[in-house]
Amino acid sequence: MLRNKRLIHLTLIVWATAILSIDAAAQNATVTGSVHVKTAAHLQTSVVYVTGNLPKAAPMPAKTIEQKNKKFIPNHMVVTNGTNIAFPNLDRVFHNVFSLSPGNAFDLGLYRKGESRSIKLKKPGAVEIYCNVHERMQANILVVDNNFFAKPTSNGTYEITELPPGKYKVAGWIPGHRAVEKSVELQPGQRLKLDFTLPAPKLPKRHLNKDRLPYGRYK
Ligand SMILES: [Cu+2]
Repeated sequence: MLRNKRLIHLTLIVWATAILSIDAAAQNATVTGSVHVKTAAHLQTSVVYVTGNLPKAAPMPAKTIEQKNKKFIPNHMVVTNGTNIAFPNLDRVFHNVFSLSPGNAFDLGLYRKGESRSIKLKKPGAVEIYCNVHERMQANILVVDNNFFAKPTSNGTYEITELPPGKYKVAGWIPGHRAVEKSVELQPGQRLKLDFTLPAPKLPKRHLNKDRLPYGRYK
């Protein structure tokens, strides 16, 4: 008898949980739209993301950016806070990966072919990555602190789903520029259309080395 009662109790709990989660899913909002850029290739480097009072994301599985033929491959990436990024050197020459981006500055030092060092970026925002030996090597990483982001598809559309109703900023980002931010207040179940027009990525030909000196000049 007691066992039956427990079973009924358990069944009720399962039912209630199922009904509540269906209800919550129906109430969540979606932001969708198009990202307009000058050439289709720029879509690959752009990201749309949401900031506000949202659950924090766990770090992603570890990522890799190779140093190969004096280039970072890939040279753009979006990661969640705390994701481990390895930088293996596959070239015959030494490289020295570094960043001066506020909150995410790091210096992996000089290392040779076959060696790899890694970082964990901890502050949401754009991180410009360079090599202290080769001025033209550069990569751009966007760090986000929740899972509400999307890269546009090849035809420029994006969709961010499962957003709890509330006030947020939706941002469109492309390397080298401040994100274009739009304030929104999402209603339960709303499907909001929001388009972004982003400039061409601005990748500096000249920038400072890790000692904040022009390249080719050493202390
Ligand atoms: Cu290098």
